[in-house]
Amino acid sequence: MEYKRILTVQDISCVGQCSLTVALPILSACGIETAILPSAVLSNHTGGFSGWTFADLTEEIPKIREQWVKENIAFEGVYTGYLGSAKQIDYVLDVVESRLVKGGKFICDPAMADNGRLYAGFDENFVDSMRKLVKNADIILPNITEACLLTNTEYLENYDNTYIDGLLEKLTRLGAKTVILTGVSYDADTTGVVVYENGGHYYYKHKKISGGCHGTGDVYASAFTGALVQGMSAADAAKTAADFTLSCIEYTIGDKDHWYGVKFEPLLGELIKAVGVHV
Ligand code: PXL
Repeated sequence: MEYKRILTVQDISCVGQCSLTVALPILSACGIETAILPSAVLSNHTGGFSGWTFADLTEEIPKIREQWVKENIAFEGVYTGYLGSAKQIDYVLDVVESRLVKGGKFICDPAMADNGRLYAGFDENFVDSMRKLVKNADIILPNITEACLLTNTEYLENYDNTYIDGLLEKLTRLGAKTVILTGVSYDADTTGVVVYENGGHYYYKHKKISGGCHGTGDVYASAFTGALVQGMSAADAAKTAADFTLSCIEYTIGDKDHWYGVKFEPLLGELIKAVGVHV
């Protein structure tokens, strides 16, 4: 069996079960060696705490890339998430261009917004830069808010499939080859993901759990990436990641003290089985 090594670029939120503290265990459970490029270090994430520290690592990125070039270190996949600055996005593109092996996949989660709003600290300038990253990606995983920001589309809470089709077409016109649009819900009881690839749609619908929790996007994108890199099709990886994320949300939702993240750890065994990791 070929042993795959990928790179993930996202922040270290020391507390809060998001970004690297979620991506690393999930990708390990999928049997994938994962190198990291931290975009920033925060005391905790920005979604619901009253404050946070933020150490921007933008200027480390070109130095690390140069060193990897010297060592001839390259990756079979690159998966990007929450990034620390608009300027950093250009550096991340340099990393993708020079360190992703030929035929490797660039998976971009344009993590910057949810529920109709940008995350704290991001602005239009950041969205403009994120468009450049999306243009170069093989697969993007936006939620509806991110899709609207990237395509200059009005964010609607209630929509129909014509609206969703319009978003998908505009996203592919930006340059992304495959789009996994998350949180697509046409009624009160269900939600799902749409996989848009080569002009075809696949909609995986599942139960919607009201309340939601923080960090589900990172759990989803990490499980999707792990399943895809292990050889699943985009549609199968999208379904596997949705089933796993749903189980994690179901396990977390009753615990009011655990508003800040998803209790995914006890469910990793389920993911290992679903992805079929064995030696
Ligand atoms: O889960 C996305 C995310 C990642 N990293 C940081 C965040 C958020 C969402 O709020 O604040 C620092």
